[in-house]
Amino acid sequence: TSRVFSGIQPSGDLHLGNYLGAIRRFVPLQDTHETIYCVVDMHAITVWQDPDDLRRATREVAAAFIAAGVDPKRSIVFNQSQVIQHAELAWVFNCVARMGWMQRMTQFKDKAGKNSEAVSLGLLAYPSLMAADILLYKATQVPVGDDQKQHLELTRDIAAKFNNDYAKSIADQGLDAEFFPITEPLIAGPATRIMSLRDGTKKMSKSDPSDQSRISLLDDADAISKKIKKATTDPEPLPETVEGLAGRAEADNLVGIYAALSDKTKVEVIAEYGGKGWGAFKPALADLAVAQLAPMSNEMRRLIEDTTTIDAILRDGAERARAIAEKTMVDVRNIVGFIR
Ligand code: AQP
Repeated sequence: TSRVFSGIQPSGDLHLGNYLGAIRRFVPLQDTHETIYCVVDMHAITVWQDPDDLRRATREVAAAFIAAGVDPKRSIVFNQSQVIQHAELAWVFNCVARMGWMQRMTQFKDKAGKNSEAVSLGLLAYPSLMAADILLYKATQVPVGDDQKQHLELTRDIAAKFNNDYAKSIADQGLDAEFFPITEPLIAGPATRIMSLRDGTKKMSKSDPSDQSRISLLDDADAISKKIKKATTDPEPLPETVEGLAGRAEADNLVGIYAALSDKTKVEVIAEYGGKGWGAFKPALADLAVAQLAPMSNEMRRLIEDTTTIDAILRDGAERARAIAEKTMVDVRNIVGFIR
């Protein structure tokens, strides 16, 4: 069976984009694949995290996985820093990847802004750690939002360069020439990139300073409704056809969210709401969002309180992850030429 890996950073409040772009899609994959879902706490500290906040957010992400329907017995659920092999392989990849590859990443450029000299070295090396996360488990499929596409391409480049640079040593060890697999992104559905509720050109993000820009997975019904009703839109009613959404980023985003939450296509949503005004559409979207998210929020809140259970799940997952990761690292150390 092919293996799925995906990770979420505990770097702030989880939001609807994280849910629709990633977490929700983790659940059905459990039926068809071996699934590994990771709270990537080492990624989170590429920008400053208060230690208490990091602990709280780590448990929150684990709780979200489980509340959404990830079964920690069928899937491996753990936090990255408990499996030190991630850091070890990332170092090897830092020496395989090239500086220019990292400097070209749009996420680095966006997060570093104009002051790229002052950000952490970890922020630049982030994609190398991400490649290690995936390739330690030789995962072949990675369900992520559209914003992660470029990082996954880099993971493929790192795998290919490692396989190529060490081709002779891989053969000497009697290992498969494609030692690291070339990973496929799983990016699908109508909501692979959810945009900010304040600005349809920016993605919904944990690190956006405006709380109004995102629907947090811990928001209550009232907060969800208010945020959707206040979401920025143009004054025109919804278009009569889906093509009419072109050039209307905010309208397109809200229709996309409706489609994703109701498991419909945008065409079907427009068939129902085309020509109607925001006064009709926004309350319907708010009701839908509340109905879809409330059960999960309630379960998340309950789980977060029970830190003993969450921590035990993470520890158990880490143990199972480590067993797979160490097998890969035994080979990697031999391939690279590290004496044991
Ligand atoms: N707006 C989005 N629409 C769809 N998918 C999204 N994802 C993130 N934002 C959206 C997906 O969620 C997963 C979590 O990714 P991450 O925690 O590694 O960080 P990120 O992609 O950098 O997400 P954020 O929420 O925007 O965090 P910050 O603000 O800290 O950068 C990934 O699968 C991502 O594609």
